[in-house]
Amino acid sequence: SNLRLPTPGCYADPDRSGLTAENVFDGMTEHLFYTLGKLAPTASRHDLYMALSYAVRDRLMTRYLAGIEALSATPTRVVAYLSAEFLIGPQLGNNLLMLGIQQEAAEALRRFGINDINEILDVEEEPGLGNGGLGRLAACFLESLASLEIPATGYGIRYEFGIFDQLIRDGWQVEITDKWLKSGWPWELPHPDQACFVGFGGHTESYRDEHGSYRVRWIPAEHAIGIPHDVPVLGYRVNTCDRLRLWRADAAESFDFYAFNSGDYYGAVEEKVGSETLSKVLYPNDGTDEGRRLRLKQQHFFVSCSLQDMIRNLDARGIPITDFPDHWAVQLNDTHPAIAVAELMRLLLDDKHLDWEVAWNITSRALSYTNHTLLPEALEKWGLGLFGSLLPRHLELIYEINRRFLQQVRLKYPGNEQILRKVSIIDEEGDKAVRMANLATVASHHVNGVAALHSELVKTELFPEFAALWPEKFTNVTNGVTPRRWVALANPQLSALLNESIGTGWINRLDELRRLEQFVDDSSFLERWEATKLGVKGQLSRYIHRHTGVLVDPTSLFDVQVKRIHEYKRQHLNALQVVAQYLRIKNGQAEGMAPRTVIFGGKAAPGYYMAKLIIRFINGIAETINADPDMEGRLRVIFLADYNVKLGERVYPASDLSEQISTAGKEASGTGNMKFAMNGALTIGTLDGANVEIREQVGAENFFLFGKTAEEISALSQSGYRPWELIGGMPELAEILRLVEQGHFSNGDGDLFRPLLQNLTGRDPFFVLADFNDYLRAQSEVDLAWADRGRWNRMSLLNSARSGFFSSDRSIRDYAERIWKAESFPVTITCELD
Ligand code: GL9
Repeated sequence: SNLRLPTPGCYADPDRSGLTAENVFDGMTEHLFYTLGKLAPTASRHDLYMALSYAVRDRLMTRYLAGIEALSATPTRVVAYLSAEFLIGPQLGNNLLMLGIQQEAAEALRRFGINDINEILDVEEEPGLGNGGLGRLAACFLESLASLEIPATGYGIRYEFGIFDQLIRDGWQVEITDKWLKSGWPWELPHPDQACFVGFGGHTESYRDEHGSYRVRWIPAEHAIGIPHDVPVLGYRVNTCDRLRLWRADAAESFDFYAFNSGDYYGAVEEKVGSETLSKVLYPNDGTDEGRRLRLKQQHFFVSCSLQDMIRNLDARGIPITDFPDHWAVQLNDTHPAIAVAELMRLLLDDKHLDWEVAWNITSRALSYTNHTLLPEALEKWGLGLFGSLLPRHLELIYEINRRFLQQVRLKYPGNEQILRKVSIIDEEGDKAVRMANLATVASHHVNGVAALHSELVKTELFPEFAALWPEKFTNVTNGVTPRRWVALANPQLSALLNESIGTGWINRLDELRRLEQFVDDSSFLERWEATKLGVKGQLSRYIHRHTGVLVDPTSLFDVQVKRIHEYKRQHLNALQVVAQYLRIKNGQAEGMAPRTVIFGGKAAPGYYMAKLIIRFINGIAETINADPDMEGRLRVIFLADYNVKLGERVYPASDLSEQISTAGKEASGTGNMKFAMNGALTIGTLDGANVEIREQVGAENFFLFGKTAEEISALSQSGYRPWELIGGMPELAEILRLVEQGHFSNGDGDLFRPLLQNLTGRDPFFVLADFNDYLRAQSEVDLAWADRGRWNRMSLLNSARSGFFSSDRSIRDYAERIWKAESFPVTITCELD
């Protein structure tokens, strides 16, 4: 479509001729003076960051406004991606890339005396509005939607405090509140004129409407106001600009927010909040369902605002409400927004006065749901008491949805009470509760898992009864990540090599990386490949030295595990493997071993004791090893504090080996695994999540596989797993455990890691011991491959070359075609300059 916009300045012309260094410099000068009240000679780096950001923001505003116009003009469906988390990362560098003005910005900064643009990009505080993979996936998806020119809005919460900042003190994790807004964040546009009201508590009453029909209305006891803050989401070198719409609850009172280092992070926060400012803080739990009242309020708050916003859009355009599903495809990112099922029904029944069948038809044609985890402790449930007191009308509606649904099930399985118990939206066993995954599944037209194996397990393990009822509802969309941020932006060195050798098409058609295969036997190209990686590793080495004081050798094998700390991800398996390496070196058995720098990074949920102890364990091992002269030139262990998107951008490009070692069947997909592969790291991993597909794509010979399969794990678990019986037959492991027990990695304190040892030798819930020997075997294969550098480089190149499938563009095309029925809507812009 061609949109005509009256704008004061237009930078959206096809050749972007207005976007010169001169023009960026002029924009910065104006903003320094008028917006920031600063003179160039006294401007700090932060001032320059702000000035450049505002100048860039101005230059994307034509596209942003065209995007808003497009939301009202598009004849096709708009995607509404509902997510409690969006881990978008720093914006300035990305927007420069999207607009194609990195060089121009660098040149403008030189005129301010800044010779390295990274000095300015590093100033940006990233909005940590997510915990990990799930939130980062939402950010990659929005970017791909925009790059594929599909109209979309991401709806979420503008947390005042995002995921905590992590410090390491005496080897322990310490949590510090994340004050990401403290110096101002130039990438959001508040729209108080589009505020929404959301109710909580109170009661319902019935009445007869003007036609004499029976109706219900909800009289809430209290209200919150949601104010949308829009973050523009540019597509790559297109005019499409989608929108991330984050709702801020208006604060009634402010409060003193201190740093914590207690397991009860949320309890402390909630108490301090007092007035319960809804958008104050992100819940920092990864997976586990905390069941807190404030969390349910947050979910209902942002979902209600978002649905009201969608309906308001249709009303404003004069579109009948019954056409809602033709205009909005609403994706539920896990069950966090699943209250949308009841809230949309409420809006349609109580506000729009539709009949039940009509309302249900609309709801179930509009919604689809993505499941992101099988871990039982992560499946959200809300006690009926809490739910009913906060959302009495929604509870009534859920009962009615459930009654009608169970009626259907009874017809299909007469007399089968067991099936009814399993599929019921209300958990009747023990403390009665609303099962959000069941609610989402009943109402959605599609339910998808996030990798092939995971989607299979959703059907066979999690929801076999639902899958039997509605086989066509269940499907897979394998996750993906955006190659713009994770290669083009994060790895400019590799990007330059790619651009020179295979052209720039890979950036938005990642399959073109296949062209690299022509160089697989070209030794001079492979040497450049290796040299490029080495250069990036040098940069990470300098970062490590600055932040930890440890000198690492960039020519050593960079062996990396970065992700949330969780027992199922098995950082402790990796740590034990490091001790095995240490012992072999100590015992003079180091022959053939690659000199390694083993790098860990990740946050533990503040209340997750075992995960925090694993961090302490890694740091204990690091301290002992890094101080031992025998390890010099052979082994270094690094724990990088405060792993986040920004740090990820440094780490993935500098990695040789990607540790993807979760217990098979536990990691739904993983997405870091994809970022590593794109950047040429080889994977050592189990057959879990998307690892399975990565191995298929890159070839089994270019992947270090180990460990039991999901099926074997499940069988072992059924037959009774007794880890303590394994130790007798595992002398190397026994030696490792003995050292730990003697306090070798804790200054002689034998008690410190006892709970971890007891966990491993007792229940070992994630089968660390069962996979240990095979993991060591695979690590020896790694050593062998590293010793033949030509072979390693070839494998590395093939990993990159065959990673095209893992672009989030492919995931989004898949969702758009099969689930959303959404099409691209390319925008051309004509500016009317007067
Ligand atoms: C997760 C899964 O655990 C990951 O395997 C998956 O890649 C992502 C995205 O689909 O979703 N589910 C989940 O709850 N988290 C995931 O990472 N947790 C966090 O985001 C912290």
